[in-house]
Amino acid sequence: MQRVRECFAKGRRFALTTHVNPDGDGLGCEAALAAFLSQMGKEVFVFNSNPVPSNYQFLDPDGKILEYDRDRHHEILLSVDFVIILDISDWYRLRQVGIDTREGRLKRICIDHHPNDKAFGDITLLDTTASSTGEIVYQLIEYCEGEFTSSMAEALYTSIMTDTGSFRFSNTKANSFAIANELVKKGVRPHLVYQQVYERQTRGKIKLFAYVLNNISFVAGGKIAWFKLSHKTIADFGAVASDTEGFADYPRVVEGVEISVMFVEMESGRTKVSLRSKGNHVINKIAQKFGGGGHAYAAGVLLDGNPEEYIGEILKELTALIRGET
Ligand SMILES: [Mn+2]
Repeated sequence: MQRVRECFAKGRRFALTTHVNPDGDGLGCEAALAAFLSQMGKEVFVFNSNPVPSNYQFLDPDGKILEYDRDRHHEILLSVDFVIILDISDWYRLRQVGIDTREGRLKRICIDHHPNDKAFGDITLLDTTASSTGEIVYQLIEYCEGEFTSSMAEALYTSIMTDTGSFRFSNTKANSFAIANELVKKGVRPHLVYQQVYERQTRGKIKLFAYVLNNISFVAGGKIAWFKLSHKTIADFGAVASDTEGFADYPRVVEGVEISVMFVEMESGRTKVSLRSKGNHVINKIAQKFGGGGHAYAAGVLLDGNPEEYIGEILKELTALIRGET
């Protein structure tokens, strides 16, 4: 933390980024850290590979979180003293921002909670016991003696709430509640954050969700639940691929299910596989086998080709895992 604090002190211009299809954790961290660095009098730019989803726009009322456009932003990116990479330690999932950061040999500060053995940042703040990157960013701002405004508190609360599934998942620790407690004291109203994130869904998303519930299949004696969504199905309901965020968690509510798997055909023709475990089976090793990664009980991989090419193989691996054969 001390080294990051030094970089904050000596840098003048900073760029912040997070992974492709940014989630509540990445966006919450960006919003909070951007506000903190601005407080310090720094110039801050936030560049992501995708626009801010509508349910997270409350985190960015002034529209400072930008979709990276190489023509307009490349020069600005090259001018920063540090790029702060949040909630991810993987070049591929940074897309063009990652490519330009690497090619421009920019100094990188990586703040993350995903398990990772590669040295990724010039400076890395990695804590795999943290429920979310938001927890680490909270501790960092506190360490830097920053002042938490209510909107910064709200942003970090969003990080923790979304990554813990509203304080339900196995990554929810005493520290998650301790930090949430501090954030609530700083002005967060939990029910309002929850409403912003989860109770403003589009009709298309809910119709797609109904389709998902009707199309869950079970294998391995009911211990594995899975479903797939083609790009066409998603479009037919008037939904978009990012609407599938959170769907993968759901089949675990069925009694007896240990692992749930979601296969989504993306617009690009690639397949996104999301794996979720109830906590008795570590599934990121399976994701790693296919070139992906993630947490012990929540992992994923992005594959070339359509879901049909992988469903059989992945279910076979998971079945073997359940039976204790791997
Ligand atoms: Mn996260």
